Amino acid sequence: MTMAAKIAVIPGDGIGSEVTEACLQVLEASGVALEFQNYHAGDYCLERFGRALPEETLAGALEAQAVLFGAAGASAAEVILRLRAELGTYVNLRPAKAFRGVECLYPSCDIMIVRENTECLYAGIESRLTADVATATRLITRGASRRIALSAFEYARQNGRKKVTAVHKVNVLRKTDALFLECCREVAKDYPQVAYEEGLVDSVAMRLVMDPSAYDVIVTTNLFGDILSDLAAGLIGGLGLCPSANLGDEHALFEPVHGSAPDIAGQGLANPSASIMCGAMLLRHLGHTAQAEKIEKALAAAIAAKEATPDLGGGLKTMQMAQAVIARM
Ligand code: GGG
Repeated sequence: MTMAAKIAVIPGDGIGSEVTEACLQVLEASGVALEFQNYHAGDYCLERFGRALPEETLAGALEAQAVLFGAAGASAAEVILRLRAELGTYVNLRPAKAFRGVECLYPSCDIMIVRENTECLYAGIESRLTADVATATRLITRGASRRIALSAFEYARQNGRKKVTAVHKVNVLRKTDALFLECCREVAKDYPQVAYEEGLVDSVAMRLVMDPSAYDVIVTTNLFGDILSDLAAGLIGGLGLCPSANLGDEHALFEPVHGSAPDIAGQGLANPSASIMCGAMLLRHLGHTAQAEKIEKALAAAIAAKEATPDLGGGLKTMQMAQAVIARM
């Protein structure tokens, strides 16, 4: 008998609980043996217990074989950034791939953003020096930069991608991005079969909007990766379609790129696609490739048939969309 893989489920804030429930129903229908354990985290925990990320949640995440996360609210730094740090998930894979049947700017867009997940301005080195002055330190290290460059080139090699673009702002961030680029260039030499180029973040942002086909795999530092992945979501029809995988050497956490969307929370309006795709990524991570593909194909077919939430041109509620996906599996 195969042992069920332990999955820590952290729905988080706002629409997190709805999209996560949709994903769990799809995962259960996949037939893969999984044992779900629910944990609290988020703004509501901070209000009720004085802690956005309870110790029990952190311990559960560390013990699980994978974590399924829903959405972070105002306490994102205490919840998702801390989880990423504690789990050592240094890579954040953020695909932006258009779906057939979704009205969007670029129906053939297919980009993978490989975001460094541990440092940059998200390292939490901030100070309020006086009432009128605050600072934040942009931390860039050789170790983390080499590691993320390696992850990007390995992703490209393993997935038949042709090009890696390192995105930076070295003309202004002369020390930190010089180090980041030095590492990318060194790693690129070991992957002669993958083309390598560099782009300033501002010009890449403009070009992404005008012609995303110019990009294949993007590797970048934490803040630029966060911003560009929301921009890329805009190219393919919105944040509801973008999952992400936070990967480290020992742990993995899957979360939609979107936030908690408090304005639509609790109404069954949230698009569960990103969370369902997170479920597929989680299955692939655990080695269940066929079941992952089955979910992805069923989701794509449901979206194409407009068996989907209103933001995708359908008339279904969140859980009804999950059922439509299950029916097609
Ligand atoms: N822009 C979507 C959103 O609000 N995501 C939640 C968030 O800010 N997460 C922090 C992060 O990804 O670093």
